[in-house]
Amino acid sequence: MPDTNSGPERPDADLIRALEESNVHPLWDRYAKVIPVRPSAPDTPMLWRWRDIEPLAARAATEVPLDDKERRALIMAHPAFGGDTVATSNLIGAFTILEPGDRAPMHRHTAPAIRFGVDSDGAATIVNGRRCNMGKGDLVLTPPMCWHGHINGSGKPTVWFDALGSLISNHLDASFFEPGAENPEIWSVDEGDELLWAAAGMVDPAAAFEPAHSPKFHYPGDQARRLLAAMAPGPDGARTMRYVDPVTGGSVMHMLDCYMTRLDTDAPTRPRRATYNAVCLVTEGRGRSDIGGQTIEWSERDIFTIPHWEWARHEAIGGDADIFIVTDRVVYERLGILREEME
Ligand code: 1HN
Repeated sequence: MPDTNSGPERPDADLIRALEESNVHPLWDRYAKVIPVRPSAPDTPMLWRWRDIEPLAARAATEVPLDDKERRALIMAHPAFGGDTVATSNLIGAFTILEPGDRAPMHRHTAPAIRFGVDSDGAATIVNGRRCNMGKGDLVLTPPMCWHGHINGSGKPTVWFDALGSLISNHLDASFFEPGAENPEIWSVDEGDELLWAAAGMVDPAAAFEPAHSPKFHYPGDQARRLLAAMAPGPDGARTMRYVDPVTGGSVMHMLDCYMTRLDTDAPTRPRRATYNAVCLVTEGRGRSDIGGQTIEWSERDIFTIPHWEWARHEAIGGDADIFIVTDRVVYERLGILREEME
């Protein structure tokens, strides 16, 4: 919109009106709108506490049978997005609840997604015919257009965290969704080719893979925890590992980029800000984050967001804390517009 100064009409007002009537805009009166001076996130940092979500998850499990529903997911929605189903810019975060014996049917879509095991021992996600167990702390990828369905083979309800990059593909209007055919045998598959990619640094050179995403779908939680324990703290003071595609060494998928951070006791991080967005799931411990001038106190299974270009620092309280972080960082990296700063 043109400037709406009250006061005397600007000398070029008549020209601006003529331009607008011809569907042409003058750059000189709207430069900062066409070329913003800096990023400006629409949302504030947000916290969803597990203790608030837990009773709703329990209700969903009993009140909503999975029979004719695609998924039983509770999706975080920040009010700043005007009723849209969005956690922070570009990212969806959710909890999926499965009752014992539940099967969430196969489907596939353009949107990349990840699952992260919270309390989900005995459940599995089948990705392109490979069984990926959903143990605590396990990361499972469902890359674009890979068939995936979920099964809870345990005797108790399960919960895991989901994140999707669907907002980017929706924004580009390139989203497709396909339901899968009913095939009871699909639920009894084993790991299949997942075994070919299970060991870091060792591959079958002839193994087939799709270059658009990691050939490995399952990243076990115990391996992540061992790596974190062996790592030295990074420049911000936290130990942060990245989940990577073992072929490229880059992010696991083109739109989602995942990390796990360990905050050591008494070691608050140096403040950082970046052009990308993050949804954080607290997997161990408790602590505090100062994000964009707001303080958030979190504990296990809480979800919080770090909107882009907001300063963020984190601190564990009363022991170490682990945070699983899903971001759209790789999108900015690939587009050449990634910017990160540390204080
Ligand atoms: C979805 O497709 C799945 O495929 C899980 O398992 C959670 C949350 C929001 C939108 C789509 C799935 C989802 C979702």
